[in-house]
Amino acid sequence: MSSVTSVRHGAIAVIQFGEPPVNSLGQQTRVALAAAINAAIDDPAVSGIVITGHNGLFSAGADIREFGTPTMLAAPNLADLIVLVESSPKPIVAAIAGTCLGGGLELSLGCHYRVASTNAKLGLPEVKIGLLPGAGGTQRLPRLIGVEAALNVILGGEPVPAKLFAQTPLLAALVDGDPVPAAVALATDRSAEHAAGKPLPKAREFSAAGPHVEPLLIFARNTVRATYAAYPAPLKCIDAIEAAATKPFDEGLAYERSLFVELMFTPVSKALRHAFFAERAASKIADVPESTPVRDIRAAAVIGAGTMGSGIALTFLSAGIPVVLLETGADALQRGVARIRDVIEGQVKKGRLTVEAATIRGALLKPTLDYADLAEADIIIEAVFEEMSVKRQVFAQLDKVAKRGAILATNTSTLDVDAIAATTSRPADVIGTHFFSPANIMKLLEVVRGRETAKDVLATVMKLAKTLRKTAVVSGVCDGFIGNRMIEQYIRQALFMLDEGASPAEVDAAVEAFGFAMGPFRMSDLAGNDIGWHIRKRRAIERPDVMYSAVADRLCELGRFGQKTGGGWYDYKKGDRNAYPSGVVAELIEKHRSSLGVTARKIEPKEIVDRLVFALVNEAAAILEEGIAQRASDIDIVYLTGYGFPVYRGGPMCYADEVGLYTVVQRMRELSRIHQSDPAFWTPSPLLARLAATGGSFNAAGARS
Ligand code: T1G
Repeated sequence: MSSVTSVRHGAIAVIQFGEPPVNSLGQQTRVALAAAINAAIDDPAVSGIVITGHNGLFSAGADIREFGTPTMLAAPNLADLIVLVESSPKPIVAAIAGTCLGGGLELSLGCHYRVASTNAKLGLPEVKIGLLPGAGGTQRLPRLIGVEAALNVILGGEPVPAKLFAQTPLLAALVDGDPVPAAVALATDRSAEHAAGKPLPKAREFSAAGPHVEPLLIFARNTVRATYAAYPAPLKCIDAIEAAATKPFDEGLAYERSLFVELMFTPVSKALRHAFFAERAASKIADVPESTPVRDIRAAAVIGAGTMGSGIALTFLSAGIPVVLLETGADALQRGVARIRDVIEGQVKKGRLTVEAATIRGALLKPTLDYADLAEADIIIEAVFEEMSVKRQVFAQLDKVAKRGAILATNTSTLDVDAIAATTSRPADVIGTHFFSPANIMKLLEVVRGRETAKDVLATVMKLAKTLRKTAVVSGVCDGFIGNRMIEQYIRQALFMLDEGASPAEVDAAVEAFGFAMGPFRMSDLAGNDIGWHIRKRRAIERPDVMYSAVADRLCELGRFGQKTGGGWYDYKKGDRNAYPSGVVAELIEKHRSSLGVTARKIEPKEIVDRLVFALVNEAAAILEEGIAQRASDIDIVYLTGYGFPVYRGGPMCYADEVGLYTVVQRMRELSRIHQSDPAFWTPSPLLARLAATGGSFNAAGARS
């Protein structure tokens, strides 16, 4: 709830505004703030004004939820408010503590002076949501700190410690602790001067021009073009900053405004704003309130010291949580410990970790071959071979040794968590924690909620995910949960296209041009082609009705599992991670096509992308309707953080909404005619068909209805 208070400190009016949790400058706050400022200006007993935020921070900026709605422009909009401040006849001082970002910083730049606490961080993160500072930031900041520093702040989008501005006109003083008293003192001092006629300092009256500006802008444009080709905002930021150095202030302000509005409606900005809120929404669970008590996690244990187990152990060590790492064999345990040690030493070599911190981190690891050593763990994560019989055996053992109240987590990537839980006498303590390889790097964590998983266990693991710096998404129990269930359809289509005429390199190139970090065949070579082979063998028994191209099985029968065997869909050279098209594979695919009696055809990149992406979307619609995912944006987060989907497209569901679900369904109908291998697959999932028929979208509220 928005609140604005005005308290007199002598002749100074201290106006404090707030809108929990981050003092975003929504319309209610803007109206109340304008009223308080006008009242202070009109009050003859007031000689100066201080503006500051509630709750120990200044402001996170404009309310992003208002964007694209009339509320955002409702008077007073942020630009109006800043003009009111800047044109005040009485000095206005911004007292900045904590976070001061975006429109919050722009509001402070409209003030005549700024006082910041040493812990304050100032920034203009708009570029990270596909925008530029749209309330004067691109015009005032370069005038106060120079074009070069302004380029860094605006293009970087990161919060900057206030002390870095101490020697610039942006900051009048840097103080320890609460900045308000110093701001009141400054306002008092300056009000006398200005009452005597001394003009008030206004950022708009400084100059950003200079001989070095042009080369700086050329360098900035070249850098941005090379790095952010898919993102329109960075170049527009530079255009706006150039205006600050070359145009009169009001012209520059109008230019900035036009660029801001243009960016606001780009699909990239809509996607980035969607991703911002989607990541935060994913941590919320409809029937598990944020007040749910959580269990203490002071010690962890990991079973299995392979690639996944050692990566998971590293994640806990990085969070300062002691880990008991258990293996069944000394050699395997030793290899796991060595893998962990190498990663930690690598971080020291790269300067990311001090020797002392590395020593402390290493000391938190306790390797063991004895299950009894797991007795004190608050959470035990199993990362053994992806075979149900093996998992069941481990959980039966855990049930005997784990202390009461310990959380028992499985890192399975596809298996039935309920079946695993049923192996124990405590199914309420069992949960899925599906990490993605490499577990110490990938942000995504699928938290698989079993039928009997207790709410406090779920709440505890969601909180733990934040401690581990993971983005957790809750999934229900199904084969493959959210991400892998969808990727299975994606891979199926990719393999069918090899049968029909495409090469691995053509498929990969098409989706990488769409924006994926890595195409399906390079990704499979990285993860290991034997993983998919193992799943297809299981699938052939469990779901013989599901059609597959056998081309991947032919590849695996040659032992071509990918990078780890020196060859997969591509050839690899020792010490070189580049993927080289393989003559062996081309021949294998050709032979396979002949065995099918298929005449190869050219498959255009658009068909490749549509078949792969809409395969994801169609399966995702089923996942959403079945309640496996809580919301469409959760599915987007899974793909943005775990599968290299381009963030500037917002995720598969956001992208489908942008294309339009009617268009998606029409395209699927075309694909079903082109694509001979599984036309039934292209039947739209019921939810997708319903939304397409009614003009709905996945990410609109209640998309599961
Ligand atoms: N608008 C609306 N809601 C916001 C918000 C914002 N600017 N910032 C945060 N929230 C919500 C967030 O969704 C979450 O909601 C809650 O606040 C806590 O956020 C005109 C155009 C400030 C560093 O881009 O970087 O000004 O999930 O979990 O980890 O030029 O929030 O609780 O319902 O992130 O402590 C520019 C974005 C806006 C800053 C705090 N500003 N925010 O991090 O909390 S555009 C930004 C952040 C603008 C002007 C332009 C972070 C934070 P819920 P949180 P946190």
